Amino acid sequence: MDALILVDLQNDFMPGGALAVEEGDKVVPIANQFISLFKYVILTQDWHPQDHQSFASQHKGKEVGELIQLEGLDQVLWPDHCVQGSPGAEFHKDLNLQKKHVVFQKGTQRKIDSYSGFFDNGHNQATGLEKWLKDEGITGLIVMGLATDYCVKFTVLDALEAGFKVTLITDACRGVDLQPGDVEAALQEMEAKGAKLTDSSRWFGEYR
Ligand code: VGL
Ligand code: ZN
Repeated sequence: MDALILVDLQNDFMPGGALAVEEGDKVVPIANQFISLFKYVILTQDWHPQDHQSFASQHKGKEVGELIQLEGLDQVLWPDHCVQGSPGAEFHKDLNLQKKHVVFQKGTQRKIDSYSGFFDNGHNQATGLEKWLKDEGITGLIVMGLATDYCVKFTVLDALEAGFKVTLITDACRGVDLQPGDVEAALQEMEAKGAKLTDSSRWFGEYR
């Protein structure tokens, strides 16, 4: 059995949002097509306390995009985004969720970021997603969302490590590309570690 995983399709990652990913909203109509195909639809939700230490605003003299050490891990500093309960943390209003989805939240601990939907960046605490999927007998994951070079990438890598068969729908992903080439490198790394990269046209034809 396969499940669909929609990574961080939240307002703050959409054009106009606090951590806008270019063309992030282009993913939404493709996600809607896939939602109607799957019994199991998982949404990951970046869900930070307002003083989350991945926010540049929490570090005097530091700017967005700078790299710091946080609890011994490399941490890119981001604009304040996806603050718990804020409109920016809500899912895009055009997502047609049909009420069959399950949400897994991440990034809730102040001192550690969590790009993956499975674990925090230190791999210390599980979100419960792996257990949930395995309890349901799910062996394959179809993954898409934002951002290719952060939350999509780390979700896919953890999924592979957990033993799931992973298919990434590349045209339903968009990335940050903080350094030009990051998105391409992320795609290559996911493929090299065993993810199958494919295109939504394989499911839905070329009419778009
Ligand atoms: C993300 C940076 C910070 C993502 C989340 O969804 O890819 N990126 N928080
Ligand atoms: Zn975040």
